[in-house]
Amino acid sequence: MTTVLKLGGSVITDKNDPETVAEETLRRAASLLAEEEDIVLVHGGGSFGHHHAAEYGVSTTDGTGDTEAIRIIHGAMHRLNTAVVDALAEAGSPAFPIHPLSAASRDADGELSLPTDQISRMNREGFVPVLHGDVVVHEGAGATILSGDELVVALATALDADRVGVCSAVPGVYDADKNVIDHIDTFDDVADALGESEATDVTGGMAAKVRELLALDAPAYIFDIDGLDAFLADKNPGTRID
Ligand code: IP8
Repeated sequence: MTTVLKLGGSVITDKNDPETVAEETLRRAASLLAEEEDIVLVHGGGSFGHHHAAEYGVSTTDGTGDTEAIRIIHGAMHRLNTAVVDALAEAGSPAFPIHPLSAASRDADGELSLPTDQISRMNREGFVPVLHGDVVVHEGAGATILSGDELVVALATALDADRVGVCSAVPGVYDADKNVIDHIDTFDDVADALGESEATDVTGGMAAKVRELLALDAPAYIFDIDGLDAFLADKNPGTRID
């Protein structure tokens, strides 16, 4: 049973303080994940990727040909990925990094191409691949941002995942009264309630997440760090999207 799990950038970093890891939360997540094997991990950008991407005006659709900007954005995400893989390794997880800039790209229509053979082989050998939101080459546009959410969707589809989790800064998707919605099966039902992310987020916040997760075959869950244990135990924390 393959699980794809994203650790949100706002969970593992202090989103308002540039390039700051939320050490305690990261250690907590790593210790809960230490024994997991058939799992593919993805993490977001938080205060590592988004500030740089915004500074250089790069988004999922606005590209850049500025090689320094690409190196700076990727470099920040690489540093965060190293911190995540190190925390997992310290907790006992057989985690390895996979950097999308070196493997993925977009065609002229923005369609993502992501080879996944090495990822499923890693998994079959008992290793845990750890990917991250990144900047990737985009035909005709230089390079654009690839969000962790888009990676989650691509991986869940390609690996035929059974379960998808997004561990975020909030305990689930809120309705207009700030109660966690238990289950979402169409976007229209929640469109009014979904606001934008407050901190700098070049990839679109909760509305985009819900839209992308609704497109999956596998059930997806949005929950916070307090729900991670339950998700890994096959329970239903936060909001279920399917
Ligand atoms: O936080 C974005 O990933 P996300 C990564 O999952 C960069 O949207 C480079 C901004």
